[in-house]
Amino acid sequence: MKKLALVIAAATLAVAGCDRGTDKPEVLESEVVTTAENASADAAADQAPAAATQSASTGSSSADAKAFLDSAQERLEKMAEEVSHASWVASTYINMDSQYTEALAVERYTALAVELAQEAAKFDGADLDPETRRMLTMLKQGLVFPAPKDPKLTAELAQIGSKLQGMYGAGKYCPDQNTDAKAAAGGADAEAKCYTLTEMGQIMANSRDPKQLKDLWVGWRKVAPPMKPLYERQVEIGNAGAKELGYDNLSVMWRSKYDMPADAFAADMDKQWNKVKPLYEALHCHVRAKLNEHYGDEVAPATGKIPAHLLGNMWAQEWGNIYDIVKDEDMQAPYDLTQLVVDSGMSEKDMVKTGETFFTSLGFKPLPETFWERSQFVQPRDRDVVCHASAWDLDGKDDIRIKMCINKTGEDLITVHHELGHNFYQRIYSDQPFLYKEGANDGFHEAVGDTIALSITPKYLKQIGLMDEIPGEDKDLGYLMQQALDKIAFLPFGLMVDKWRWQVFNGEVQPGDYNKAWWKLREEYQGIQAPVARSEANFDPGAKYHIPGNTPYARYFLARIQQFQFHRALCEAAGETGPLHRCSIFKNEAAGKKLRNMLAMGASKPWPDAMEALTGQRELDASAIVDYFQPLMVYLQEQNKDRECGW
Ligand code: X8Z
Ligand code: ZN
Repeated sequence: MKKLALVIAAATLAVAGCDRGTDKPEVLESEVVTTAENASADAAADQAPAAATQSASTGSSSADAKAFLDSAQERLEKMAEEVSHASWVASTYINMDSQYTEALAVERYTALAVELAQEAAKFDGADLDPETRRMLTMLKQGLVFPAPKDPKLTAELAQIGSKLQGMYGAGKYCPDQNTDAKAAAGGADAEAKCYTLTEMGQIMANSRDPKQLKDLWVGWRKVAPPMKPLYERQVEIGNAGAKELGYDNLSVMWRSKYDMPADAFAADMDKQWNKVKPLYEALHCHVRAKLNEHYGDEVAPATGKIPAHLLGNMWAQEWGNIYDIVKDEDMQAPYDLTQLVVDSGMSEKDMVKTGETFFTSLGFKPLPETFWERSQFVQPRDRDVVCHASAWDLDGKDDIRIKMCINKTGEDLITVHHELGHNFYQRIYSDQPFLYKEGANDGFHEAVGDTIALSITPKYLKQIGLMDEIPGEDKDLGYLMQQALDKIAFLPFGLMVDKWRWQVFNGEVQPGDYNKAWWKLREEYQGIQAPVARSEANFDPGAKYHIPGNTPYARYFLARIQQFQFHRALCEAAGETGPLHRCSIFKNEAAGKKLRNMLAMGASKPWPDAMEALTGQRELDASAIVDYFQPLMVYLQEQNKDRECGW
């Protein structure tokens, strides 16, 4: 059990991200040691725990520290399991009672984790072996949202977390509360209709009616203003908790979990971003021009920022759904994954089976029977659930599950692989001690399933019978465009979400400026803008799952960079010599072994060690993603040559 699944908001534990469930509550994620080059040292010592500085001179011995760690892990593991079950119920049956139960469990877990983190700090000055030191550091950094030691605040934080998660999960948009919107969303039929987020996501993906798109864009965001006071309070309590643990604030704490000092981590993110930015700018320029051709100047101006409702996604974070608008007449994609899924007649469960088969082809153990009995694949009709996809590890052993509201689309087939990546990671590191039952860093956790999904190439689709022939190279550009609309378009979003949160946590942005600061980053990094005027009466960050869900977001940016490094290394291990976008590692023993060995390390070593085990490199390296898209970059530069790019 480690990590529970919870992402529980606030309190936090939860496991790894959307890998709720298991992995430890987010609570623990690690920190640790050293710098990316070499582990050791108290790395982040300059910015991390200054607090609780008891001292070595208390005479604490290495044996004491080890005994303390054994007992701490046992206690946390047990309680994490309780939280996981409470949290599963709260996410799959949203109601007052499940939130009450979850909050209580989270409150207890948080109190224990804070107590243990503070005890761990007593060993700060002790002379310990690197392994013991690493575990203590991870123990101190386990919680995502630590509470201060005050029991009242611990309870309040836990309640806020459950409430926010429930508000997001149960959120709907009912156009009939607003006549204009009702008409836009479908006239008389819309009268009694309320839209779930899943339904709105489908419309955002497929509708080309700008009025309807704008209406849903605005409508969904009505879920968020009531969250704002709760969020403010959550930040206040979480910051107090982080301070008690020796961090200046939550921003420093969140950035201290990457085996390097907090500021070095932020600088590395910027460095990688600068390497991929030319690709993003070229894509932005081309997409803007195509939207302008399709919608005209009124709706989609040829210059400046792109209106955020036109990009095929509620948050404009991935743009693959508007491939039809972006492609040239003669550009053909080798396949339409949604069409293949629909034509194959597969059920939602079959989609998951397809994903499982990929992993087992690489030598992973099949999923346990309980996975199939306990997972949620389809949105229930009779109750509110948190539909945002997540993968859970409830007991740190075999009770792994996914929770999704699957649509039969290519997008969701990819998400199934993403979630299964979490589950297979959780399962393969389940023999590690509790504190190491995590990803090498949280980006690794997010990258596993995506790495596998990069192998969903025509060659693979033919192998599993979804396609008859592997299309010729003339279709490669269309394939790369489809991929870029998801993978490249996402990068600035992946970066800005936590840039916003870091500013909120460190006080640079005050509650009176939350929304303004959000849009400043959206505009600067993504080059998009809100389709209607926004103000502080809005709380647009709250309309994105990971804000009320308190799931750190930098991990997704990391994962986008890492997955291409992983894919490159695995294709090489598989002996593939062609272009990376044509490579699939399906059924490849050598690639499977390499991947499994790295994943089995869990968080037992600093992440550069895990990176090296798989790729031979010890650093994040955006050259893999840049190389993958090189042919597309050449095309985009040609297309953009007479255009004025930028915003
Ligand atoms: O939240 C997720 C996963 C679960 S960890 C579905 N993702 C981010 C998002 O949806 O915003 C995957 C991509 C980014
Ligand atoms: Zn994930």
